[in-house]
Amino acid sequence: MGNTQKIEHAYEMAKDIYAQWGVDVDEALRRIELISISLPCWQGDDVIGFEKPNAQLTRGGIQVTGDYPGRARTADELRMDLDMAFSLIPGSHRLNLHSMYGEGEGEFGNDPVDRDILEYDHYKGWVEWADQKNIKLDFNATCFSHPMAASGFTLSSKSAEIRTFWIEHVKRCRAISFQIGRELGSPCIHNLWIPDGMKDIPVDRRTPRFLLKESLDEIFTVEYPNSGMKDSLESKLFGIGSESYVVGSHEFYLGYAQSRDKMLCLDAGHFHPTESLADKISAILLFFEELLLHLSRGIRWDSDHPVIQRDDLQDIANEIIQSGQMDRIHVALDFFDASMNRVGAWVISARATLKSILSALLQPWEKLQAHENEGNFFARLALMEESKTLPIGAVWDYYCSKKGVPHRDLWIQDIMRYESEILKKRSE
Ligand code: RNT
Ligand code: ZN
Repeated sequence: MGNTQKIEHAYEMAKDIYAQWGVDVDEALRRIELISISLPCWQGDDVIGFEKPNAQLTRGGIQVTGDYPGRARTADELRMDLDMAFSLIPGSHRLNLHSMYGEGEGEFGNDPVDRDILEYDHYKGWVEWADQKNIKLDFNATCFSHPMAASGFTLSSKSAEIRTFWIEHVKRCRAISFQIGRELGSPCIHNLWIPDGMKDIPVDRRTPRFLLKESLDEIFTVEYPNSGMKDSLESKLFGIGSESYVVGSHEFYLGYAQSRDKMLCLDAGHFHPTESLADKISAILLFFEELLLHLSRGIRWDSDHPVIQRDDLQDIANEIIQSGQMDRIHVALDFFDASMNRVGAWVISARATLKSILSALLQPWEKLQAHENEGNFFARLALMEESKTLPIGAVWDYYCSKKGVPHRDLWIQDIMRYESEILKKRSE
């Protein structure tokens, strides 16, 4: 038997086993194709961007560790790395850009364009590339790594000058998002995360939150049709340098977004480790139209390790599928790891997310639901456990080969080749 035949044979056997559980595998494959994941551009260059030579990630509660060779130093290098990553991920997906990844004739580079005068043209190169590759784009204002963020406060600063600067920045980023979304024919999600907070115990917790609310209201005086862009707001529990107080906490944004009809962004690394993000989804979707997820992997103090198949991710995937609310949930990834091949980290994470979603699509939900309805919690748990050894691998391999991407571990060698031919040469 040839390789393709083996894959097809295993798939047919798997289909048979799933059918006995009442699961339609072909239908699962039809649905997995509709899942579009937004990849974080910032994984390719350690969250640095192209604003000026020797830019650094500073002042903002997030940190990248590692110095693995091959970091993308220009937009062209980053796009090349993304092309490589996307070629190893089945399906059509999105790219999440930060404003600091703009380009433009001599404007970014030696004579940097500051963030309060950014324009759509600085992102034209990205839009052209995305259009060509059939990739959709999402966008983020960058409210960190900037002298105006040095105090630890941006939109919630007590300084009117600082607030005005960041309000203008975010307004421009929303306008840019709108134009990107219109150009590519898919609403561009503009997500706002700000680092504002304090390392040690604050006296006044109220004023910065009040100021953030005012700044946001000012930003959102400009409205855009949903067909071009959608706004989302991302909370956090704590960060480096904001251990005692984060202005944009979960409660802050839950209240703000709900009352202003904005989308909420839940980052899987931004909650207490024993809190379940999966459990929040059904509650939030009763009161919000849509929801954005930043899938990530928290480990101790770090909320941003590359994503792997783990119970927390599987629980989220199960919730997205079982609830039938897939259309209202946007899936983005958020991590940055400079200690390993950066392109490989994108692929690991996107494939892990897709495998988790596929696994959710292959769960025997009807049988599980029946056991729950009968109050037979033993049978429910037993079936959940047994479903973990169903032949999902055969279905995944088939899906990959159907989509023309390497199945199983075959893509690892492609990454290694790319590393020796391209990435290693960058540091020479
Ligand atoms: C930070 C947030 C935010 C960032 C990106 C770079 O804790 O998760 O989403 O990771 O904007
Ligand atoms: Zn995030």
